[in-house]
Amino acid sequence: MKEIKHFINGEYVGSASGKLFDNVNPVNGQVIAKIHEAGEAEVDAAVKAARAALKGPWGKMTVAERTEILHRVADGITARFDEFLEAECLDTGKPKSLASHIDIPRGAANFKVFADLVKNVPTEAFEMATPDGTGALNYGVRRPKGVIGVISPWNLPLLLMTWKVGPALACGNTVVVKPSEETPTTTALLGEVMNAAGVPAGVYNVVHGFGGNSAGAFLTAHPDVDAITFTGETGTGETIMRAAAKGVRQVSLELGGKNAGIVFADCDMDKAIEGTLRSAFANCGQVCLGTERVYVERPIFDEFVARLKAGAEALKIGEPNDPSANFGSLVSHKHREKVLSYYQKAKDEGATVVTGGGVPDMPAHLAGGAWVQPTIWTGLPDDSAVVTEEIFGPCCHIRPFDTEEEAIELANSLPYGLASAIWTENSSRAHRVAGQIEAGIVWVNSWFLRDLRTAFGGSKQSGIGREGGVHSLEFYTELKNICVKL
Ligand code: NAD
Ligand code: 6OD
Repeated sequence: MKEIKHFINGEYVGSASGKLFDNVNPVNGQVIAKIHEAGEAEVDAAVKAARAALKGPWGKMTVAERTEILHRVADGITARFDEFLEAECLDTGKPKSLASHIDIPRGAANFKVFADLVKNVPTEAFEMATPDGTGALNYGVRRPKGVIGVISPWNLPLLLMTWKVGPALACGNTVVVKPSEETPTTTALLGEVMNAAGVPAGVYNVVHGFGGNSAGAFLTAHPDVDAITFTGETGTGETIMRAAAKGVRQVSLELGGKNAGIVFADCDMDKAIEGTLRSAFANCGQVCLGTERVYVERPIFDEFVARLKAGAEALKIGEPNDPSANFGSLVSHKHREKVLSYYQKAKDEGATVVTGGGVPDMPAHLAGGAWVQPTIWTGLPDDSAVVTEEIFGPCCHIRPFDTEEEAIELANSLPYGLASAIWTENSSRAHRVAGQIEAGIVWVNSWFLRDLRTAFGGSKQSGIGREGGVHSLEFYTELKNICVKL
């Protein structure tokens, strides 16, 4: 059986403890590999390798040399596109038709974009007067922050991990990555690409394992980690923030959401339906930016519900290699239990189940998979668990509204503030509403349209800090002012 090992100081190594856990293919429940679980010794070795690499050739390279290597990393991912695609889909159960357009190309792009950005990042300079008349010159220089602990989730494994590792390395840092225990394979495979691209040993390290009392907690508690960047659940973010407080380490947190879509009667209905279908059901609803609450202006409510139902029922459920499938399995049986518990809660709370609400019939060879139906509800009260808590599944609740003010109030009513999508053809209204939504990202007449130079992140309990463009560079560098008396 294939084993997935840690990648430390440029080499694949197993755990000294010999502890292994299962890597399960969620579409059929079969064990596809055994994963080594890191103990404190492996985490410490990875952090030590990362520290040493900062002082080695990586730390001495010019920006031009470093960024050329990162371009080679991106090219290396592209050259091994099919292997990355296969691995990502085996770990997650997502359709290849999706991962080949989003996950893998973004994995490569995340290195190129930040490599190019650091070559062009401006710094500040100020001339100042001094009492003796000679003056002084202040100028800023950016230095790498040091060893970065990267903790990533399972929903877009390569995309979200490289979204952190790309800028961290471009800025001259070294990293120790702890991928999700559910989806370790592409993070492990990237080690081979790093070596082939000429990334010095110790710059990119990977340790596998779980969160609490395992590799995740050991990494965040390690005193020689200078900063921690995390994407995952809000509750885990709180735990990681507490760990980072020891030693006053900086954190970047991209957390959960319960995002609202607002559909006005003056929308282009085709666009609103197509966009809401994607935002609720893409990646089997396992996208932090996904829309789980849909507010629709009353005059078009019935038509919208009927058309979204038809769209959801037209989704083709299937395994990753099925070219016609656009809806895969959930990532794991554990996650399916959580999603199905909300499907049950919706029924208990008196929802009208517009479509779905259960488990689809699958052919015998896929019967052991983590499948659920795309699901739409109406009729729930605003304070029900299904409407207020992040489910992270392929489901949404649709509720009518009567005024713009009411829609804004409903959208802002939860402690989350990650993303929102507004559907209207009235551009004044679009700007007016977008400005009042309490979220880090607002899309108008689109969803998940990404320009990697823009700020990405959540407000309220959806996160701390921004990633993307120069905002990533803010986190991954220390800005130092040098004041020279002339
Ligand atoms: P999770 O918080 O359970 O796990 C994320 C990572 O943290 C995993 O690698 C896990 O092993 C690790 N971890 C768990 N407990 C830890 C601990 N005590 N110490 C250190 N590490 C620990 O999240 P998940 O279930 O993998 O991902 C789904 C969640 O992620 C959803 O809430 C989703 O909204 C969120 N998410 C947010 C964004 C964003 O950009 N805001 C993007 C993707 C996913
Ligand atoms: O596109 C991105 O850069 C990004 N961070 C997407 C996050 C998706 C959440 O599931």
